[in-house]
Amino acid sequence: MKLTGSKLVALIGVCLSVFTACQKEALDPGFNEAVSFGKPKSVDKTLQTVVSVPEPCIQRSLVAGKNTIVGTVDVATGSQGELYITYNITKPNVYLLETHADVFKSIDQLKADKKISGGGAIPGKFAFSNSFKAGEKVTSYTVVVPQSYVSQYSVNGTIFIATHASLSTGDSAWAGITNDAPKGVSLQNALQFPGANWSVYFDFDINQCGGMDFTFAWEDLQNLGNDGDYNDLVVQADGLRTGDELKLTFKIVARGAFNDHSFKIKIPMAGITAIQGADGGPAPEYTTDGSNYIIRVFESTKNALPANGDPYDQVNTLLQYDCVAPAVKSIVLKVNGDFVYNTSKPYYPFISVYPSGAAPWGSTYDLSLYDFTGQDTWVNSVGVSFPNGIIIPKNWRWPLEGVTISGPYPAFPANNWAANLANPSLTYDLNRCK
Ligand SMILES: [Ca+2]
Ligand SMILES: [Ca+2]
Repeated sequence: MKLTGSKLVALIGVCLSVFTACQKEALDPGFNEAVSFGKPKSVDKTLQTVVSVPEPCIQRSLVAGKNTIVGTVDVATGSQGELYITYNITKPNVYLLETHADVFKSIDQLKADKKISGGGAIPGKFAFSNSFKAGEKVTSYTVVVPQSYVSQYSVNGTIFIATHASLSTGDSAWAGITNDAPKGVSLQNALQFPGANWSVYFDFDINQCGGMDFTFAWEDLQNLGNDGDYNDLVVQADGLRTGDELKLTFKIVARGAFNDHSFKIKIPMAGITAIQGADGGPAPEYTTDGSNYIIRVFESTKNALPANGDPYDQVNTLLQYDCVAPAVKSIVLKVNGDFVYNTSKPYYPFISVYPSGAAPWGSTYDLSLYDFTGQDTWVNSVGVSFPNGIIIPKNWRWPLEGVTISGPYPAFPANNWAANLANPSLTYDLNRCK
């Protein structure tokens, strides 16, 4: 039995009453993630009835010493409105010594609560703290934030989350949005606390829980000729690392194109020990370029998401046809301690475009996400360049067929353009499928 964060909390709940018996079990070989059940200050009474932590809604990278990913922080919501914040260390021989977590509504509130100073955030003053002995080798710990505390600090469903850890390596770690950097990653684009230290935090939308991590969308023609509707292929994606597994789930939600596509991902080989299907499904086909695996998730997006009456095989971009339920596929990567999971850029998604209209026949070309690769742009009729593939870090409503993206989203392509949906009637609502 592998003990994950979810099992850990279950053990905490049970072990508080039957400490000795659980201690014995928890210290059996293979159970050494379970040693944090002592007297966690953060565990409130509601935990007594908790049997497992719900599936996380979001996962952020836990970054030590500014540049090194050592694991993840997961956030899940419970049926009583409580939040589960789980630290998971994935780097070998690194253990949790202290965790300090808090949720808050604004920097001003933290200042008023004296949890922040000129030196930055003060983890020791965070509301949910716990400490562990080095010999306990704790790699996973879940903080439960009660509903009453969540509701006190959330504003319209949004809450900010600060998660600090002190590690057995002597490093401090914080969780947040990461970027590539020469030394590994940077927290340059993470939400930064004011003050002298490099403390960071992240935001969480309680109402978006259950949504997907990313939406990828493409204009699928090269050079001239695109109409800017960014619905030629729309794929939503979720990634979840637990223990020695990374489960990736992909949903084709729209296909507003005559061209057919294969949808693939490219991911560094380091630390990947097996590529498998999920939930009993077959393993995906893959190749390698020597340093990356190239995994074919959908061979033909037309076959995966068949049209429903549209003569040009388009799906979920025109309102006169019924919604087609998304095509879903999950894959599982078995990973070891060499595998680095950057939650902000988990892999490179790309499409192979088949102008024949039927993959894998005829000539083809590849289009990636500009945000990830800096490659693949097209030019409109007045000579302005735009990316072929874009990424939106959540569920996203794409434009209707032939509607230029700047209609519904006038800020495109400025930073955070997707936050401003000015005209929902120009976009497709997947709730039509329900
Ligand atoms: Ca288009
Ligand atoms: Ca289109």
